[in-house]
Amino acid sequence: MVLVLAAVACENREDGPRVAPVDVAVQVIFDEQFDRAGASSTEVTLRNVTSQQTFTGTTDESGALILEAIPSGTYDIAARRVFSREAFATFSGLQVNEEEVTFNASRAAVAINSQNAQVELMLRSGPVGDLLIKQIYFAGSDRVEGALFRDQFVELYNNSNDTIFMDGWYIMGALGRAATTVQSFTQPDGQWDWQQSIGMPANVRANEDFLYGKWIYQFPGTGQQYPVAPGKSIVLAQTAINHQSPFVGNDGEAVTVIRPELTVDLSGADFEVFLGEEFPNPLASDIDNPAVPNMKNIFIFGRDFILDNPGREAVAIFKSDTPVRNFPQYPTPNVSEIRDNTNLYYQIPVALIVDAVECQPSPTNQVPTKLPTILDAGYTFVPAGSFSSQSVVRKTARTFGDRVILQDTNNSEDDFTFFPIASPRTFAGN
Ligand SMILES: [Ca+2]
Ligand SMILES: [Ca+2]
Repeated sequence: MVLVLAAVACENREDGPRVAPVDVAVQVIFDEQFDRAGASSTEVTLRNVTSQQTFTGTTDESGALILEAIPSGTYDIAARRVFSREAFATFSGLQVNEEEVTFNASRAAVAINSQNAQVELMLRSGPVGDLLIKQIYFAGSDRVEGALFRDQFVELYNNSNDTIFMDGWYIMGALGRAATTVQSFTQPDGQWDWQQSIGMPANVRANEDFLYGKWIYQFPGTGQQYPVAPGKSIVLAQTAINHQSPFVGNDGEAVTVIRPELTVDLSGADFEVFLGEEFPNPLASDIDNPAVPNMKNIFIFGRDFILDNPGREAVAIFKSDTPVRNFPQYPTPNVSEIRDNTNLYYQIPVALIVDAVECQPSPTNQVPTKLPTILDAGYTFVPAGSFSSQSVVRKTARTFGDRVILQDTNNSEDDFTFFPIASPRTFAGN
């Protein structure tokens, strides 16, 4: 065979390099999101454009493959690496809903000959990973020497391999009871039994399939105004100022912090809540930083984006094609008659929730959970409690070069740790 081919090559010297068989060295790597790591167990196919003859092989541990005695010519080349859900979690640190994650690479019309017998292929997958809640700073800082609750913030994180636009996303706190006492209108754990709320349809699972908004804000934007690159954060501040520095409140009074190190600089936050035009008597600390876009105030609780200092908060993020203001609203189930001043709470489908985190005051002082197990099988807390400057923060699952993949097993007990001092855009490690 070799002799025949050699003879052909001799007869037609110009065509020689194209027909002579060569050993093709293939190297398959993952894309930059996975630090261009070598891709093992990847099936590679070379298809000759003219003859349609195909040659296949599988890469070794380093992502390399030698395909021997490939006739010179023009080839379409493809590579495919399929992970099971479990194998992908081991590789990437990312938990996905899909059964499998497939990476593909292809190159068309590649000339293969003795001068060109090396091929590199870069694998890419479809979108994997989600927008996550990364850090929640509900505790606030010392009431005398710190900034009280006005320095609270939530940090979100793009844990995916694709740009996410914040435009239109919602963030909410779930409403729940603070007492564990069982009443006629509660579930056995003391939580509201929403099934009993006035107007609740009998054919919905009111407690299992829905959350009820204690507070709801929507990110502004027309669709593609606020991109978040993979591995980047969004900081949502109660008020986007440097809380370590003196400032003048809305009431004209100067505010200083005795120990600036107990609080945070939120002047670089990406978004803030401003409720100064919602009340006749806004909080003095609710200053509108003109450089930081304001959230849309869908449903407010208190006089700013005030989180519960002891940690009785469950925070969730979601998107919805239907505006939340069109969602049904219900009173808490202890209400027997709806009056003008009865609070009605938006009902949010659990199916829309992309990420949610249950917080508690402490393991020995818990309130009834607000999130179904499917959203969060556990909870997180800060050891030093209210006004301690501590925040809850998600652990790191894996790093690929500069890109950090955060841990998200839908169990905050495992996925979260705490910072002694809340720190936006800082990573907690494993
Ligand atoms: Ca504010
Ligand atoms: Ca602003």
